[in-house]
Amino acid sequence: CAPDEYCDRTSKGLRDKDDATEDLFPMSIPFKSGFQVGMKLEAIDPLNLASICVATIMKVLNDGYLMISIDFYNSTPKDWFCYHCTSASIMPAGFCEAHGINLKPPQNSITPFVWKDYLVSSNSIAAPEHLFDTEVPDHGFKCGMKLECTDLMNPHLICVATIARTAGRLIEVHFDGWENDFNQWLDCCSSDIFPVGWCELVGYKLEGPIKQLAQEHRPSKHKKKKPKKNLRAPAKKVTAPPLVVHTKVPTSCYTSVDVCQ
Ligand code: MLZ
Repeated sequence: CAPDEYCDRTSKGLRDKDDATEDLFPMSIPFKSGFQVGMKLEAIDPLNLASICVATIMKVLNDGYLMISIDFYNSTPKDWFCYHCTSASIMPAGFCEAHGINLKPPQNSITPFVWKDYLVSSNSIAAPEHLFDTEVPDHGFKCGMKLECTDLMNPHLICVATIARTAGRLIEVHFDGWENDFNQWLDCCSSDIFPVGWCELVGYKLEGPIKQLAQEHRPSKHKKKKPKKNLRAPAKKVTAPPLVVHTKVPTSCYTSVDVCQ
């Protein structure tokens, strides 16, 4: 049926005989997460995976999903995004500071951004730490290791990449030859990271590092910035051992786009 017809019948709770029934979706069962509307947290911006931002819970859905907005933008409900409460893409206030990561502060915030002051001035509370899945698997990823990684903004591309940083269960992936604006924070259990040689093994095209000359002439991801000539000092080539890359994602691992069970 047409999309609006579809929305109309689902909002009325009507089901079609062809619909996959709810019992087939383990993540759709009622789930009490403890997160509440208005609580503040840190979240990976799903449209700019290089950036971890001050964010607010705008809506709590009864199956454990949270509608979140980024405080930097004057967002409207259509800009909210959805993460499951167990997602590794949401972190408690203070995560970035603890790991030496630049946190994207709210717009017009006093610099340097201080969580305590912001909570007072915005008359809000931080989501308590115990609500987050802070368990860090012994993942073994280290800064400088090479891997192959899906460019989640262009998900048909799997690219040569290097681990730029690790923080808790997150890894920051840098695409070789590209500006840091293209970096992606990902869960260590993400199904979008692969060991070196994976593309060759499965017969999928691997995007190699772009040539320096080509990079200088291509528009940067964020139009105002100029492409950098030297992206980073050449990292010592260390290859991530294949064993640490999970092909079967453990039940405790969730990412923003795939909620694995
Ligand atoms: N169309 C985009 C593709 C960028 C791909 C980057 N992958 C790391 C561009 O050319 O800017």
